[in-house]
Amino acid sequence: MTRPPFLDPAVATDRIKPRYALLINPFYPKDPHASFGKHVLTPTLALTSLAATTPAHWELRYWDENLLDGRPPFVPMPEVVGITVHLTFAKRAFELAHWYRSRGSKVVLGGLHVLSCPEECEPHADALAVGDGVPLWPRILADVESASLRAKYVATYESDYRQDPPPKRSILPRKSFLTTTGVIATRGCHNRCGFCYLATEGLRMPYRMREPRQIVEEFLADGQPYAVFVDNNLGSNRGYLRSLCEALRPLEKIWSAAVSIDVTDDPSLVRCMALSGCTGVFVGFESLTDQNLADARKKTPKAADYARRVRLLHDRGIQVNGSFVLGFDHDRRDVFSATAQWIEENHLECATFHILTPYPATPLFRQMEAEGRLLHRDWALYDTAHAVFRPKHMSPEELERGYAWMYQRLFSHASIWRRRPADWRAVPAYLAGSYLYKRSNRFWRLLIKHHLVQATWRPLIELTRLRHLRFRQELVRGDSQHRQRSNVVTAGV
Ligand code: B12
Ligand code: SF4
Repeated sequence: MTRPPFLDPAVATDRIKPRYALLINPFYPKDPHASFGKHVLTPTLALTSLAATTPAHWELRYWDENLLDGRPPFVPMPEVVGITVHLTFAKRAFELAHWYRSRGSKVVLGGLHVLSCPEECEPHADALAVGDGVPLWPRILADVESASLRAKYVATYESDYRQDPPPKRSILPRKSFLTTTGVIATRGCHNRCGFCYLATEGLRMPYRMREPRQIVEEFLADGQPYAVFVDNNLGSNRGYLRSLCEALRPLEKIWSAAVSIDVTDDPSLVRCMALSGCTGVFVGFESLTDQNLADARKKTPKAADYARRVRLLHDRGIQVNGSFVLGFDHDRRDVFSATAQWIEENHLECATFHILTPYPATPLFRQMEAEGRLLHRDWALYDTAHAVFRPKHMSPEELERGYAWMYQRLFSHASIWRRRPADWRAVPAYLAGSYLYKRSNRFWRLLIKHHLVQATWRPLIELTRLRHLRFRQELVRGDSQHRQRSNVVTAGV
């Protein structure tokens, strides 16, 4: 899980197969402190989105190096290799690009890092795709066919998202992911936190929504019981989220998504989410210190109100995976124990930690650069598991040790037990999930290698779905009892 597959320099060039494109998600090393499971939860939609726009006369193959099936295929040699590039695996992407280019393939690089650092990527590609790849990919293939490939293609994110075809999930190795229904309903976010990739200079991503009907069709077509929304923030537009929930409700399936905690401003929306199958949310709390949140320019409720909001989600059967960023300027050495204690007191079923990381071309990066606090520009270490800047109130080593300690503590038997749900009926599934997800990294390696991820998780997902459907009935019954009681009161008056 830490070393990429070997790219043999001795491999001779095979014949180039015309009209054959290979799409690659490059390898990145996994942080041993966190769960390996999250890397096979659901695939990135970058490549399936491109696959959906590939003309029918092109043969297409998908290769994710993180699924431990070895190096990407090279017999026959693809005419075009499309590689998605994030900063943490940029180096690996460039190695792959070099290997295929030197054997005659045309290499196209696209993705987040190409948008934030195009000059760095340019020497490694025959063509760069900057921005939304959906309109660009078919144009690029057409230019390959007419031998008129250009060095750079640019597209904005301002198009009507509803016009995009659904991602082509049929190219995915289904057994290798907990669910292949990674789905995206919205683009952008109402916030623009200074540390987030969305604040990258030059990136304009207006909030765009797909029709709820389109999401339902995708969910049904993939035949999975569980969908993971990979939207940056599914809760940015509450009216939209409500209509999406109403459309999902009849499916009797379950889903999870990243939302900001302000969705709890409207308890009726949280109930609507629960009734539509939402069993878990990933919430970027980021920090329990208001000054840190203000520095990051995050529009969010006061941290003192977070606990009440977590209860609101729990009361509607929605588990909370809290995401916390460590190393902000108001964080002192006690931030680790205080955050861990808060997570336990509030029974967060899961927690994810990130060391504050200044992504290139973001406001945070500019600030750190101006203050001379960046330690290096080795992007491979900009993975939120390493301190790449000098924190204000501790050393980088202390920050890294504190981060590792957080995972050790939260993944410990005692902490898992302390955070169990109040409803005892939810405890067995919670414990099974926690142990399988958080304490089984060696086991994960085997599951991934032997394509057993989906088979192992399926029973737990089905159990969760059935339990959720029962809970849903209780929620509706509880409401009608509540209504009857209020009618009696009204009649009495
Ligand atoms: C799913 C996901 C994951 C999955 C899978 C990741 C993977 N690479 O396999 C998991 C859970 C494993 C994961 C892990 C991590 N992730 Co992540 N993840 C996402 C998420 C939620 C969705 C990605 C997605 O499917 N987007 C939708 C697709 C369609 O958009 P896209 O990738 O930008 O692709 C479009 C264009 O860029 C372009 N394009 C992309 N590739 C290519 C290639 C070609 C050839 C072409 C022509 C075009 C093209 O076309 C596409 C269509 O428009 C994003 C947030 C988001 N909503 O994007 C974060 C995000 C990518 N993750 C992020 C981070 C930080 C991480 C972690 C480092 C966090 C951690 N510590 O655990 C890890 C480690 C992964 C790593 N080392 O890269 C950051 C990246 C920041 C950055 N500057 O790189 C993001 C942006 C979240 C955020 N807002 O901060 N992640
Ligand atoms: S709320 Fe989340 S997705 Fe939105 S800008 Fe802030 S960190 Fe990024």
